[in-house]
Amino acid sequence: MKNILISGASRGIGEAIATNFAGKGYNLGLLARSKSDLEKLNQKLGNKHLILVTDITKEEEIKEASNLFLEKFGQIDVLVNNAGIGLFREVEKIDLEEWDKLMNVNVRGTFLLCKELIPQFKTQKMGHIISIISDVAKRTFAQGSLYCASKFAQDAFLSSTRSELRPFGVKVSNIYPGLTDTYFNDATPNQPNKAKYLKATDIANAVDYTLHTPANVVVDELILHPLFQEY
Ligand code: NJP
Repeated sequence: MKNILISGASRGIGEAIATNFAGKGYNLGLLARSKSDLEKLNQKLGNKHLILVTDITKEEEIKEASNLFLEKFGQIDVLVNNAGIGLFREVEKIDLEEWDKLMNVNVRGTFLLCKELIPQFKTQKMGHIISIISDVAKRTFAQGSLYCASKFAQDAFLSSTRSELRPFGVKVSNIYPGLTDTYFNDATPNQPNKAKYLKATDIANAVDYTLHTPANVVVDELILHPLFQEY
């Protein structure tokens, strides 16, 4: 398991996952829209990795990123579906454009990345898809209708995918974090009121654990919460 593509690698949880895996000598494809953030991260990680400036809602950009990754590394061992956005508002205050944009990133983007790379995983008869979903794929709350709907859909899509890929020896693991201190939903990290949130590194450690189980073991689902947060 050497070659890992991480979506949403430019900051937050994706950056922490990339930093953790870079420290272990893996080859990384760092995928996000912000070229400057990806370049900054790559520099921090020793300029050894492949920057993939990609909007995951755009099929042609995903195809190009996938081709660049496979040309450089020869095969894909791990896909980390991490890119995602949030919006929390009463139903009647959500614009159609906002609905489409969020669904396109959280659901269609995950679908497009999987659709592009699954044939490769099936041919190799090995690999691992690890996705950062959300604990709200399993519960709902007021003003969370759009975000929860997207995470329920992403979860259902990936769980069905797990059943399709199991016979090919390809693992599919879904990780469900609770409140995590990142840039999510335009937040500023490291504020005193978020001191008890999960850290991005907590999720990176969970991804690391998930990847390093023995060959005969798959982590289907892993839920993480900060101790103070009710499920
Ligand atoms: O958020 P943030 P997190 N195409 O904003 C990228 C879930 N989660 O790390 O494109 C490609 O710091 C964006 O890069 P850029 C959450 O739903 C979080 O917290 O350059 N990439 C950036 O790298 C999400 O699935 C919490 O703007 C796109 C990254 O996504 C995952 O955790 C709780 C993109 C977002 O970094 C990581 O979020 C929970 C696009 N179209 C679940 N749009 C939490 N933080 O509390 C965005 O339950 N990105």
